[in-house]
Amino acid sequence: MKTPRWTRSAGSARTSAASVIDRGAAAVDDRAVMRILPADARAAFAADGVICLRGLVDADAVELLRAATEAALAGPAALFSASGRPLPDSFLWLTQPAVAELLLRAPIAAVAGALLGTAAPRLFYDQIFAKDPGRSLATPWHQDAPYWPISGEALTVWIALDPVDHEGGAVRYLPGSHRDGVLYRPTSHQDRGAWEAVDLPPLPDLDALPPEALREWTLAPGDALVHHARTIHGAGPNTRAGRPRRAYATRWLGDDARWTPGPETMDFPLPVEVRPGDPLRGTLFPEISIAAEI
Ligand SMILES: O=C(O)CCC(=O)C(=O)O
Repeated sequence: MKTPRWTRSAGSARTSAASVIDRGAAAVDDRAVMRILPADARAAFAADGVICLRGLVDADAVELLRAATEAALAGPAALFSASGRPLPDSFLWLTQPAVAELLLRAPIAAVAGALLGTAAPRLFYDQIFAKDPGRSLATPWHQDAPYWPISGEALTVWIALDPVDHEGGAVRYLPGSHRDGVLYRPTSHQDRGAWEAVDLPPLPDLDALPPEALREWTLAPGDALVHHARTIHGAGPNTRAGRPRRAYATRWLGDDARWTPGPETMDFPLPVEVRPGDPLRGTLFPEISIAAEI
């Protein structure tokens, strides 16, 4: 494996964070990727649609991401979607240059690229999931893919910024649920209503499954979960007194990703520079080239 070199693809920078990525050419220690992505991890990801990678990022990165999370949540929101909705918990990389730099430095993109089978994974967006003890809601069962205006292979790298266990709101998965290609109707995370306009079957009753049919991990800060965009998952509320449960998620696209907006799919903080059916590109969706064998 050669040393990965990460550079951003062409596109005009509109924010300081985007400029950081435009300067490109940061290096990551390829041994770190090999250590955290063992040979059988790709087979496990293909079979289960989710894997746990211990210690994906180091303590300094965890501190940086905690600070970025707190800054984002302290508000006011720095970004708004095209429809005027505040986006306090996503696209941190656009407004916080330190986060963009971290995405060049840490082995996150390399892991995404290795699992997506591309030397140039594209960052779709990033998002924080913060659950305050005693005040948080459950994350309903869902797949990510139906919320997204894209087709093609995609995955999430979800990094724990605090210790996480079952009572603290661990993410739970239905292993293998990505494999048959079925998409289920999404649920609004705000009002818990189903998306009426979307012609997809309802999710099976995951709560009726025996606990052993599901998978979850107890995590330390810096550990990561990587899940496929079709893998069904959800999480309980954080019921651990006095302990926050913060996580930083990045969403990554493979080479076959195409722009396929629907009536209810999420919207974005900058004009999207692609037409339906086109590959994603432009300032909003930077490609990080990893010059390494994957
Ligand atoms: O952290 C959570 O509660 C949910 C995470 C999630 O749904 C995701 O990363 O897609």
